[in-house]
Amino acid sequence: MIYGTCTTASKSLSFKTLVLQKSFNFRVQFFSNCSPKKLRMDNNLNCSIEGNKKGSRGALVVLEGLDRSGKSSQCTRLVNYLEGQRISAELWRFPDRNTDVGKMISAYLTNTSQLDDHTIHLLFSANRWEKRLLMETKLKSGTTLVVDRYSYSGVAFSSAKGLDIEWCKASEVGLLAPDLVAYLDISPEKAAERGGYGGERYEKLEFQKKVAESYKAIHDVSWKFVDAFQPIEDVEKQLQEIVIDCVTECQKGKKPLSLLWSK
Ligand code: T5A
Repeated sequence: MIYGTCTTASKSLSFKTLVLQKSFNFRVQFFSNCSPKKLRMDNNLNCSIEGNKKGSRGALVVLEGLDRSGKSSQCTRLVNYLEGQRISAELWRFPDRNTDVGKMISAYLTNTSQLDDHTIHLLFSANRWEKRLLMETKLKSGTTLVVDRYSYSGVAFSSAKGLDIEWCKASEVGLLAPDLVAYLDISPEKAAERGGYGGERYEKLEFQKKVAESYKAIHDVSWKFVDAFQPIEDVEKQLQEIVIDCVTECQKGKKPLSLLWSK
């Protein structure tokens, strides 16, 4: 069981280097006399939106990875597992192709429409923003959300096309910060060998290699890396062990909700 690192020696080395270079996922705590509007920030990363409230809540768990890394399979298994533990949980995914914005995104991904790179990036962001309030409501009501792709996909895929990373992050600022990001780690070559690959716009080996580099550039030390080339049941078990601790911590009211990349 390997948390927060890669499973091969070479990957461990490269991520170790990155970990040393990168700064951290600081969670900013409120003092009791701070109003929610007076957000104290540390190193320009996440900031709390719950002040000194210590309420029990659901956890926001995000699975990220290359196309065909196994996210959808694992999200489904994770929700089933949590429900089996009598934990209220829902599976969410981005893009949510059911909304009007999501339909535009789906048309783009299936190559039935063409859009400027900046435009499609903003549509992916808008697709998350239109779900933000519901997401917060669910979490505060105690439901854990297991989310198949989130803002990190937005930044990784758009920056892999050459868009500036900071520009890509800007439209994500203020969305809810995940309590846990699990990265399903698989080489682009191995992912490409999996069923159904090649049907959508981004499912091209050369592009996925760039996406993998982008993920490396944007990850932080809090991410949990799981070897996604293991048998599906092994990935499942590893994720369960990672996620249950996080869910328990949120249930105990130990983690205030916070905002992503906020100033
Ligand atoms: N995108 C997304 C952006 O550009 N910006 C954004 O902001 C967002 C949110 C659509 C595309 O949009 C881009 C990224 C994407 O290119 P998507 O619909 O999530 O996003 O597309 P995919 O990631 O391709 O989703 P898939 O469902 O196709 O892939 P998954 O979910 O990673 O993989 P899964 O679980 O469906 O498994 C794929 C196959 O592998 C097998 C499964 O059985 C299945 O056949 N498999 C395994 N086989 C062996 N061993 C294992 N451990 C296995 N795990 C799964």
